[in-house]
Amino acid sequence: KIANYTRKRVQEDKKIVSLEEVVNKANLLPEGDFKFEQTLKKNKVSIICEVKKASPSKGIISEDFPFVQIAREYENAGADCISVLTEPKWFLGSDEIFKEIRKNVNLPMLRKDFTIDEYQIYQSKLLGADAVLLICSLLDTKTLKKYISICDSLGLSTLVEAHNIGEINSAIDAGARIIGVNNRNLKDFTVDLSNSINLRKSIPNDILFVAESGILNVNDAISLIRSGADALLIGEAMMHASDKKAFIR
Ligand code: IGP
Repeated sequence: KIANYTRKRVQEDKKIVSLEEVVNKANLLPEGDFKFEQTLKKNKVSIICEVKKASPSKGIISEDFPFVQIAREYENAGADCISVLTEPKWFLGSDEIFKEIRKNVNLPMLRKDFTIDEYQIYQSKLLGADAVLLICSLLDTKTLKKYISICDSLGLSTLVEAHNIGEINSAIDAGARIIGVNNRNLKDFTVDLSNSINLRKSIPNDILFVAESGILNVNDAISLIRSGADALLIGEAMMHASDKKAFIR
């Protein structure tokens, strides 16, 4: 459903700025330096904090949504990277939100959208993203490979999201260098932290491993770190945390 809506959205965007135009503009920008990936490599465990107003599983997470302030708080609290939802219908995100945050923080930023068209990759580059999300359940291995090579040419990192062993193998075959395991099943929204714990061993050690979703407290974080996560992606709980510094430390 979200993928279909995204397809329509991209068609609309293309009417305003054509594919050719985004490609040309993106190629004129200085090549990125894979800042997202470099940060994950450099740290023992990285914390990726997510800015998100709403989600299909939780509804509205933040009624008043001072997104720039939230992102700055993340940065000041010691976050390593920031993830920003740009999907407008279910997550109430937008490209504008992304751009505003980009102007106000220095951390590497992941554009969290449902990438189903290469157009969005060039668009992400123009928004100032350091990384894009590629979801295995939406893209076959061949397409994943193609999108990773487009990102490589632009200096963008890719977070390739998998939910089961089949998707992990597809991500590995496509040459993913960062694999995220989503603990939330996107079909029924159930959350199971043991999903990333169990799937960890199927991912080679030279690939960065991100545990995503459903990390509610420090205990959750610790058990994922013990199971070998290189990074944790925390959204809702970080949005709600009154002491973000304490949570991140
Ligand atoms: C964050 P949480 O449970 O901490 O708020 O989850 C993040 O992992 C989640 O927003 C997410 C997501 C996605 C959103 C993971 N994969 C794909 C949209 C699309």
